[in-house]
Amino acid sequence: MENKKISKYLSLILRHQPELINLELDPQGWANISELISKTNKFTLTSELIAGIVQSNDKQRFAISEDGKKIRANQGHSIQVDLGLVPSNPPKSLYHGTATRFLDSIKSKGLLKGDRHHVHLTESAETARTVGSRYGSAVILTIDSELMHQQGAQFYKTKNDVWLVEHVPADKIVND
Ligand code: HQG
Repeated sequence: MENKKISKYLSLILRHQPELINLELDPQGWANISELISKTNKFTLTSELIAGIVQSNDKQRFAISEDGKKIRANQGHSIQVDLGLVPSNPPKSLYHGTATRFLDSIKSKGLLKGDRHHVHLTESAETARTVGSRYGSAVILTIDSELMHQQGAQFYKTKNDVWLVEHVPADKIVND
């Protein structure tokens, strides 16, 4: 339970508001682990505790640098960072889980990235259902990612298997 709270805290600091603890991220989104530890008052962090959370995190949300000195979020940022993502060929279809109450708006505007850098998609219908359930009664949308890609959309796959794209036009949502 405590680890989940710490994971949420790390997401907040590393994706959205490092300034809350006066932490500097480098342009690639990395924070110095010892600085993160010393500037965190909310929890008593240690490098072992952080390493354990990074390793056991259900969605592999974080990465530790090769030298073991830095940490960053693998995706989900609202602040500007360069994750060095390389465009990849998407599979034929990808899924997006959302709430039924957003459907009318999605059908008219397509999927918008909102506060995040990209729209988040997944290869797993199961994951899409979990993501959609966060906002209420879930619905899984199937996206014709192959056609979008053929028409020039760039897709990126994060280290933790989330697919990212700038926008999904309504006519590329192919279920019902
Ligand atoms: C919806 C979590 C109305 C969209 C998850 C979603 C994911 C629209 C919500 C990651 C819309 C945005 C991202 C439109 C999109 N009209 N609603 N035109 N276009 N939406 O949280 O994809 O736990 O920013 O369907 O697992 O739900 O943080 O995006 O419901 O991977 O690691 O607007 O966040 O990962 O919500 O979730 P979010 P998301 P973490």
